[in-house]
Amino acid sequence: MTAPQLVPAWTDEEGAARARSLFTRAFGVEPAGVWAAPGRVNLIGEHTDYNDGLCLPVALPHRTFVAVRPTDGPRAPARTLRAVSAQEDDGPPREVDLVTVGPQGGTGTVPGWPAYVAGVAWALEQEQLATEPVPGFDIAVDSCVPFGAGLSSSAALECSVAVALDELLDLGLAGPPADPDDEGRARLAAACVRAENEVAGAPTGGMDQAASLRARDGHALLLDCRDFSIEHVPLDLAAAGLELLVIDTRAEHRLVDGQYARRRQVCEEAAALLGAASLREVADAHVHGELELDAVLARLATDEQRRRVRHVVTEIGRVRFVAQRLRQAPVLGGWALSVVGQALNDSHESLREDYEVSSRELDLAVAAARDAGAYGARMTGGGFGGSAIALVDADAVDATASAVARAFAEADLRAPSFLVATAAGPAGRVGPPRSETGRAR
Ligand code: GAF
Repeated sequence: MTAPQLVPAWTDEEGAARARSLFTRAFGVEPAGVWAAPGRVNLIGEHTDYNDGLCLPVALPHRTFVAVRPTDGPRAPARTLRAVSAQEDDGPPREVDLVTVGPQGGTGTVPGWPAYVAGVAWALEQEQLATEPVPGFDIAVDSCVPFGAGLSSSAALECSVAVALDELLDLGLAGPPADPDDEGRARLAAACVRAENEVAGAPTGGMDQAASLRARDGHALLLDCRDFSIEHVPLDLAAAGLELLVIDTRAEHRLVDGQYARRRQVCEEAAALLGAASLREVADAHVHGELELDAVLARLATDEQRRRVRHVVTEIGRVRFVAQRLRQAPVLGGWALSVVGQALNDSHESLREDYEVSSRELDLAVAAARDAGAYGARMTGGGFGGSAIALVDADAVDATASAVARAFAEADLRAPSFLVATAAGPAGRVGPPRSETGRAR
C-alpha cells in the first residue's frame, strides 16, 4: 500500500484566487477583498470550554477563504445576503434577508450553512459591535478545512466572515494578522460564538472561534474559558523532529444533534448539585487540594454525572500539565515528550470511557497510531466521529498514516484522510491589498 496523500493547505494566493474566481462567476463583479480564517486542532482540553475550563488548541494552516462585497446602494436588494460555496453543487446563490435573521427555531431560522454567515452579521448587531444595521453583501466561500471532520470548519467560516465585515464596516476590531488587536478579536470571537449557538443552533463553547481569531504562528493557544484570557505557549514540533498527524476518520461528526447538548446539560446540572458556578470551580478546588475527587463524585446523583465530572476535572488538570511542560520545554524531547504523549493517551481514555464521545473509528485510529509508534494519540474536537491526532516522529508520518489506513481497510471502514498540523496564524485579509480596492461601497 502506498502512503496516503496528506490534505494540503492552500497558500494565501491559491485560496484568494479560488474564492475570487467563484465570486466573479457567481456575481459578475470583483469582490472588495478576500479574507481567510483557519480551522483548528485541539492538542488537549476536550469538552472543557463550556465548563469554564482550559484548553490548548492550535490553528491549522488549512483555512476557509471568503470573497466579499457589500451590495447596499440604490440598485441593490435591501439587506440581502447572497452566498455561494465551492463545497456545494452549482446552483443559484442562497439568499437570506438579513432583516429577518434570528435564533434557530424561531421565525428567523436560516436553513443550512448560510446560517453561519448570516449569524455573524446578526451577532455583530446584537453585540453592538456594528452600531448600524449590517448592509446586504455577496459572499463566495471556498475552503481546504475538511468539512464535518471536527476541525472547526464552522468556526473558520464564521471567523472569516467576522474579519471581512470588521474591515468592510470599519469596525476597527481585528487589526491585521501581523499586528492583531487581541481585545477586539476576543469581541469578534464572542459574536461568532453567538452566531453558532443561537442562529446555527449548535451549543458549542468558544474554543474554536478563539483559536481561529486569536492564535499565533508557532504557538498553541492556552485558553482560559472562565474569562477567555489567553497565553501563547511556544510549540516547535519541527525543531523536536516531531509532527502532529491529524487523522480524519471521515465518519462525520455533528454538533447540532442532541448528544453534545446533552453532555453540556449534564455538566451544568452536576455543577449546580455541587453548589459550584461551573465544573471549573471544582477542578480548581481539586488542584488546590481543597477537595478529593472521590468525595466530590460521591455527592452526585447519577453514574452519568460522576463520569462526566471526572472527565472534565481530570482533563483540565491535563491541560495545565501539558501547558507547563511546553513552557519548560517548547522543543519536546525525552521525559517531557513521553509524559505529554501519555497525557494525550489519558485524555482519549477519559473521553472514551467517562465522557463517551469517542467512536469505533476514532478508537481504531488512536490504537493503530499508537501501535505504529506514536508518542501519544487521542480524538480531538467534539467527537462522535471526526478526527484524531497522533504525536509522531517526523520521519514516521507516512508509516503511521499507512498503518492507520491499513487498519481501516481491514475493518471494512471508509478510508481515512490525513493532514499535518503546524501551529499557524489567525484570521485576516489575504488579498488583494486594501489599497488596490479601496472601500467597496
Ligand atoms: C466542538 C465545540 F465547538 C467546542 O466548543 C468544544 O466544546 C469541542 O467540541 C470539544 O472540546 O469543537
